[in-house]
Amino acid sequence: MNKLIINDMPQASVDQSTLRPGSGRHTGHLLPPTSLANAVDEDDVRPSSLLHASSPVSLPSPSRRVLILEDEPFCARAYSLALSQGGYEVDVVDNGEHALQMLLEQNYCAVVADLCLPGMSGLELLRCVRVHDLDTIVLLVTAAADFSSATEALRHGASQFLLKPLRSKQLVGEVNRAARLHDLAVRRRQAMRLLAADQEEESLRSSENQLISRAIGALRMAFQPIFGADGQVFGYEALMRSGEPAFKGPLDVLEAAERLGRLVDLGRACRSKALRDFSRAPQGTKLFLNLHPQDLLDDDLFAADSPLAAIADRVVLELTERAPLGENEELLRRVAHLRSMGFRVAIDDLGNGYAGLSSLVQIEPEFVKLDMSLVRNIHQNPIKLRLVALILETCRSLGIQVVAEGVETREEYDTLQNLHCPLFQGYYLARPAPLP
Ligand code: G
Ligand code: MN
Repeated sequence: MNKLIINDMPQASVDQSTLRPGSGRHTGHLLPPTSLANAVDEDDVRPSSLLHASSPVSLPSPSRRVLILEDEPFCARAYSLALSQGGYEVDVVDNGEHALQMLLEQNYCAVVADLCLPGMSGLELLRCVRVHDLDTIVLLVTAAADFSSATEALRHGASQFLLKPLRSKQLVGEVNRAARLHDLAVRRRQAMRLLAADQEEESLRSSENQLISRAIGALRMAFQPIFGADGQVFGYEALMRSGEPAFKGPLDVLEAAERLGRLVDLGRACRSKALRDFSRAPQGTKLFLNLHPQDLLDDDLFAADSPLAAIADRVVLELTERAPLGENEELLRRVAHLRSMGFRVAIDDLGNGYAGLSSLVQIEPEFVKLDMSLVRNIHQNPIKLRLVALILETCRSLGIQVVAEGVETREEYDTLQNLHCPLFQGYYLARPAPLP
């Protein structure tokens, strides 16, 4: 929430909030069958940086500038001298039009204006000032007070009605008072502007929060099977699907949750719905669950008596190294703790640039999921072929099981089979769908 800080100093600041980029997990989208061969999942576009910051707002410093509107040169000089000595910057004009022009250009705390002037009277000027700037204080000076112009002047917000001859001490005193009033008025107006902006932001956030709550309530899980080399279902990856029309897809929901600080709620809802549906999955199959790095900070995940922990030996937690997981001691400790609870761990999207080999080294996962960019047209690309062969060989020797993700064609599938890849996932074999 934006904070409004107004103290003695004429400044206010608005909190800045920075949010980290998303992991793009829980993505998934059913494509029309015709686009099977070259399917590009629109939900796989990763969110870019979600910097959401407001710039600090500062109040203008109080003005110490006075405009004198006086056509008698002697008076004008006397006022000007007195106010300069009183610490003010002074501009002098002798007609109303010029005064208006100056008012547009400068920030005056006060205008000292003669009530009777050729062209535009002080009273008319006062009306114009009120149209253009509500805060400038106008002091009207006249030789002879007449009751009706005095009341008229006060009605238009003249702060003072001064009688000639005017003593310099009195003038400076009145202008000092005007400067204080002006300063207060400017600050109050600025504060109200900030408050209005704050409330607007607040109400926007609250409606966004309501929407994300609805989306979290409405989300469903789709399950995409992962097959062994023998064609048997080894497990299912649970993928989030948005049931709330205000969101385009799961990635939209994820982005909003990230921006509004609701990732923990989203993660919990995904896990509990996945777990509920997974009770219908065939015996012995595994549940692959995507985790956002922030899920690793959610104590719920670590509760030993949770329903998820109860089937930990059937659950594979997929981690994508968005933030450099391998360098974060605390996160590594948490991953180790999850494994001590019986969960298995997979490095997701290996080879897509985020999940690097360092996570493989640091986490020593039970599973590695080859990013689909390495799988795509592997049969036509000798470098991919060699690379994947090397990864498979290394993982085999370390006891890590490799899942080839995003297998879309028979050629890709056959090539990976020939390389003795143990596990397969992709549109060629099965699309994400609700569990029957
Ligand atoms: O980041 P992760 O690997 O968890 O993302 C899996 C995503 O890949 C899901 O959005 C899923 O729908 C999508 N997906 C699954 N199989 C295929 C496939 O064969 N091709 C493409 N393009 N996307 C796939
Ligand atoms: Mn995944």
